[in-house]
Amino acid sequence: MATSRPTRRLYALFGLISTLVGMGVGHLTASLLTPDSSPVLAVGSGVIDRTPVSLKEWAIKNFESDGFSIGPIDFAARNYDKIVLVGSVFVGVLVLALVAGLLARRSFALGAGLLVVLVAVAAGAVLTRPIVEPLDVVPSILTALAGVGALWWLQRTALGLPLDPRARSSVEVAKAEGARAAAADRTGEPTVDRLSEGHVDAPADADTRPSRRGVLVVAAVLTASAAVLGGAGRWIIGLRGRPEDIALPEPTAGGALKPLPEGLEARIKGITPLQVANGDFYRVDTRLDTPVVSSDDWTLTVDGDVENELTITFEELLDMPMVERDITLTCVSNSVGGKYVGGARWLGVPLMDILDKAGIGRGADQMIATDFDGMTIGTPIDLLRDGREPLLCVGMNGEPLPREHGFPVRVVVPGLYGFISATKWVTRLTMTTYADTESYWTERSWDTRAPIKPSARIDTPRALTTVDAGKVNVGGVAWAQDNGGVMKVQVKVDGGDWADAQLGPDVNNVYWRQWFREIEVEGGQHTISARVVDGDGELQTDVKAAPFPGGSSGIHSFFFTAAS
Ligand SMILES: Nc1nc2c(c(=O)[nH]1)N[C@H]1C(S)=C(S)[C@@H](COP(=O)(O)O)O[C@H]1N2
Ligand SMILES: [Mo]
Repeated sequence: MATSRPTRRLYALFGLISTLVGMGVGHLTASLLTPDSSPVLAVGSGVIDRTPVSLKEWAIKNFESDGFSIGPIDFAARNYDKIVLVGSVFVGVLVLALVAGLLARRSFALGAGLLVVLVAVAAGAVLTRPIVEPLDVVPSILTALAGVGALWWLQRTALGLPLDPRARSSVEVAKAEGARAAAADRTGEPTVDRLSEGHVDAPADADTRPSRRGVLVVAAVLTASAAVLGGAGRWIIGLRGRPEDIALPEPTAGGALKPLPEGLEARIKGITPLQVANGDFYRVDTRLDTPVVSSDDWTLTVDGDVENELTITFEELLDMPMVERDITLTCVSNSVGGKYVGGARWLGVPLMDILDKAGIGRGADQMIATDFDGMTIGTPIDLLRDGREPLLCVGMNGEPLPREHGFPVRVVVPGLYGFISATKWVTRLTMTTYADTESYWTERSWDTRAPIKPSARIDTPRALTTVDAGKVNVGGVAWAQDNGGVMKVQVKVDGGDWADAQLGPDVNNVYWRQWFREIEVEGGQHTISARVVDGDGELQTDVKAAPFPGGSSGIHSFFFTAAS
């Protein structure tokens, strides 16, 4: 009396459920240890690290967005590219999970083997991060055990077999019970209740056929557990990531700034605010999660080619002279007209104060900044020294750095793209040479010397939208942090001449400048363009360049429609 073999579809589902259970268990365990040891996060980050520049650029360009939400999850104007990259990998993993289920139908060992291989790849991603601790392997191991265990449970239930392979199957048990009952019948012994229910006499398969309901119950229990475990992991990671309540020091005498003047956003609808709120500030980094670095544990070490290696604590840093500076950060991945740029007020210690204390060796030409997780960013030392005033920041717009933006300490260097300067969660500054040391992005062939290119962005009207014909305010922001600031912004409508825009408040040369110009348009389609003239009177280039390898260039220009 053969038990009917569950269908392929059911087995594919088993593979999927087992994989989700494994992920849930691994993620929850990692949330209790270090989130970075989560196989799920590690695979995601591994993919980001290994994605070819061209694909990443394509993703960044095509999946840039103002922010949107899916159900309860908000996606701000950031990380959307990552969601697409990682989402595709996730789908790939789930397809492999289905395959593992199908394989298990042929042989349990095969299906379980594929699950283990999948986890091994994830473990590889966990263990090849720059900084690894022995315990980091635990979530991967538990992922594999939970995944294989779930698959086993599902399969055994579906086949009506006991979970313990040494135990007799329910088929055998039933047979034996049947035999015993029959014997009891003959001897007139009192029989077990089951007999009176007719179990023994019923066709054998009614008793021993795997219960469909049993399978569904196990599947439902496991799926729910996967969701609960994964959700608990997320929740714990979130709890651990709550902002720390630290008191920011006041800027030292002479280091404080007056409040910013009112920006053009108060008058011209659609222009980016002069100062971008922390919650709206663009975020670009290689991470999927939000790193949680505690200020108590934080230290900064200055080493490499220095006269005196030194290490300071967060408290010691807060006791050093603090200055406030308005600086506009820009990402090298920003395409012309893109969103990866933002102005904020930073509070920090002048970086050269610390480097001078350590005494940079004569031979050093590169500062390698390392973050808490071993990610590295290299900055040319001559550019740190040319008077641009790099900062080791602890505050952003009057608040401690948000975790997304580098809590407790990050570097900010005016005029240089973030990928060669603005190290978040920084813990080490090593004086070295370009000949000796590579950093994360230069290993991926991005430039080593990358001053921010001057650019103007049109914020309003928005590309491809329709506005009322007649008077239209064209406005936006422009920047030239490494070129003496913004002297002029010019606007061109259709085939007309370039005309000067009115400029917003002049904050400083390393800050962006808002601008607008009122134009008059008839109904129909129009092209608008904007360009910037830098502090040296130099007109920005109109030569188009992609972000890779040293920043985009060209003129921001697009269509809009005026309706009459
Ligand atoms: N540790 C770390 N710091 C980092 C990065 C990163 O991936 N890891 N990305 C850099 C890049 S490319 C940019 S543009 C800026 C962005 O800073 P923001 O996210 O605060 O806007 O951070 C820089 N600092
Ligand atoms: Mo960047």
